[in-house]
Amino acid sequence: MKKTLVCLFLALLCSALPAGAAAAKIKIGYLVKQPEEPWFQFEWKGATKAAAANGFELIKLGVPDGEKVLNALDSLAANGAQGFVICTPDVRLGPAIMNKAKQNNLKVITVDDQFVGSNGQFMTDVRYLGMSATKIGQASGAALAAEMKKRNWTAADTGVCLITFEELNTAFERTEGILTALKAAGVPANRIFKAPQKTTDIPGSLDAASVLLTQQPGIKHWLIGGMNDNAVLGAVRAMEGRGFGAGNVIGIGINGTDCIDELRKPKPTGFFGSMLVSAPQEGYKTAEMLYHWIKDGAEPPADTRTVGIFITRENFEQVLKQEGITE
Ligand code: FCA
Repeated sequence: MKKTLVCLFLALLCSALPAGAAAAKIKIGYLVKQPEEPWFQFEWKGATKAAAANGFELIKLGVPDGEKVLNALDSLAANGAQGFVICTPDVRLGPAIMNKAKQNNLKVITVDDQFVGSNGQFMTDVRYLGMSATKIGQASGAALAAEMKKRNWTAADTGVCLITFEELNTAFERTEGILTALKAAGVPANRIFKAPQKTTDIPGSLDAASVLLTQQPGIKHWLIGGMNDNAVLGAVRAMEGRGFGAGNVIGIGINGTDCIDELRKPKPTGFFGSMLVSAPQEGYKTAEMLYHWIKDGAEPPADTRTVGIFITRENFEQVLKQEGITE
């Protein structure tokens, strides 16, 4: 009888173990600067998939400013997290974030926007995954020039509205890539107008483009480039306000995630297409790399870059599906 009881006790203990192990799931944070932007929602979607596939817990946090980031790191640590992936609201917060992470014993992977140290240089000792920004910019510029040629627009009649945000390096590399490719395709430098955006959202680029349109009233056709879809969408809206539309505007964005509704509009707009990068894959990869780093000590590569696919109204539904962005 005693023996049976002991066995029963042992059996109960064993069956309780997996539940105990589940309670001790590894927890990681995923912090993004603009949680309202579809790009970041799709990163979260990918990271959530990685969490389900690997059995870790994901804590998603929106961190629009420095104070929110530092508070989030304290609360992550208090909740037992062992690391986090972050797209920081300001790359110059890098040293402060790394200090806090060290204090709290948290491992860090940066995504999209690379930390900059107090010496103004990239913090290359912090793991990073992001776009091949120059290449993707160049592809966007080449696509703009190709479509311009297809429509037989002359350089004299055409202006380039290049929405810029040069204080963020990945944005600078993208718009410089666009500029280089346009020039290489024969667009004269004096037809390319930079319009700096104060904020990296639609109102920010709408304002920037409006200023440019007031300064350049004589231009018949516009090409629009920028660091992401929202940069181009804001300019498209500004142009619509002045009577420009699909017939005389070619806008090409970057991201491919923030233009889905636009491309689904029944009538084409000035937003012609986008260089799509797989946000879900970026989210999946960074979260999974961090998990393995915590669990097995597998150090992620120092620098990983992702590539772009050109989408237009012709192929976007199919590419979005294939990249796991839509079901
Ligand atoms: C930056 C931009 C985002 C996205 C990301 C890859 O963080 O703000 O829209 O383009 O890079």
